[in-house]
Amino acid sequence: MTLFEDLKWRGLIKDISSPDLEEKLNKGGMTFYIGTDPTADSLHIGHLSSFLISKRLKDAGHHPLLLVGGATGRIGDPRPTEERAMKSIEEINKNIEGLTKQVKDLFGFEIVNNYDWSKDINFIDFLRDYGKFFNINYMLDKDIIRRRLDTGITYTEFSYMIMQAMDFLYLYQNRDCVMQVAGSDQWGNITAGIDLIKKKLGKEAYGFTMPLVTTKDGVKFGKSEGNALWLDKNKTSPYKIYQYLLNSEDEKVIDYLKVFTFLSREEIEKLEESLKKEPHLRLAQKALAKEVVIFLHGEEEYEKAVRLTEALFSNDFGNLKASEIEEIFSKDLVRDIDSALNLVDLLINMNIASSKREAREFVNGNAISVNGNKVNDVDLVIDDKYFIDNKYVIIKRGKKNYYIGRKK
Ligand code: 383
Repeated sequence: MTLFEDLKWRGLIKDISSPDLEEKLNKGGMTFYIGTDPTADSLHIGHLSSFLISKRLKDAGHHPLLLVGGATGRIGDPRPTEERAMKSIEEINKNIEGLTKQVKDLFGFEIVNNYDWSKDINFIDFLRDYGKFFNINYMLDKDIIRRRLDTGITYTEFSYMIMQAMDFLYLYQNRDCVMQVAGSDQWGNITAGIDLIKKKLGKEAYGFTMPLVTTKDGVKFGKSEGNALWLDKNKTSPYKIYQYLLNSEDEKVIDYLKVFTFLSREEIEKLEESLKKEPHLRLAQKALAKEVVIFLHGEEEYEKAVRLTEALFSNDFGNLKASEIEEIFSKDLVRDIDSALNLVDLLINMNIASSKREAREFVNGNAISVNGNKVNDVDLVIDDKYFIDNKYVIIKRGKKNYYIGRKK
């Protein structure tokens, strides 16, 4: 399979600037770029697929540049809904630092910052040298601008596409960078650059985008309870990413394997077979979660994620560390409690039961377990020996309502 065929098979090609690109991609040796703005100090799962494409191209013999938007990050790429809040320069600089380190560690890309070549362009030169190449009708015709015409857009955000186009021109002239890749939300900005290069230099530059990755309901992939899943393990634990991927829908997991892993076509087709014949084994989901967690965080974190998953599955918490309990359970479940309460008072203090009567009903009805063991003695005293790692006691009511008591 050629590189292009592989990208196609993985579903990684949405828009493509010219049919010539297939041959160029297969040949290797192109310098290309992908850009990201310093809106946070870490990438999230939403970035991963396009960064992995860049890695695929790199592995196939192309040279990637990661552009961090020190300049564009001060302006803000228009969102379809409303104007962005501007970030402070301090925050932008802190974010650039975080992103640079992360991308170097994970992908090994060479990094450039558009602030370096944009900061000295003065306004008069900007209007004469670049503004003249942007017809307002052309700009208004871009999807993202059209979507903002009702709610409104400032001149600042309206100008964003010109900055991104100028970057492409700069990299084309100074770095022999002939291609830009991104997610499909960037198609308008990429074509703005290709058109600027054509108009100013009479040369052809290239670009392609990949489709947005979604769940089967069409929701953007990679949000867990509305929160982003960060690639920085201090912001989102490897266990959490593991769980998110392990819970991938059967209808979608094969697509995700193609996009998010480097497994070969044969390996993925085998997993597809297994998904059809023995879906209960969830081999495809397990492979997806394994590959991604190992790529992002290494073997050790992967093994820990599996161990924590098994502890939760088999209700066997006794050997965990306090920090591991914190990884498994959300902070919202934690309640501060005294040691040596009897079970009934404990259930009330932790808001699990609303009265002594209800607490007794839960216990007598076999609905309560402590640290994974069913309990049916209402007078049981939950003293220090029940606190795992001397800190947490895990109470479960019914099949899956967890509450975590933290020793005061
Ligand atoms: C800035 C200057 C350039 C080229 C690109 C940029 C950033 C670009 C952008 N990208 C997104 C981001 O920063 O906003 N205008 O979060 C995301 N990317 C990649 C991919 C994606 C895009 O970083 O589709 C998802 O991750 O392109 O939304 O000269």
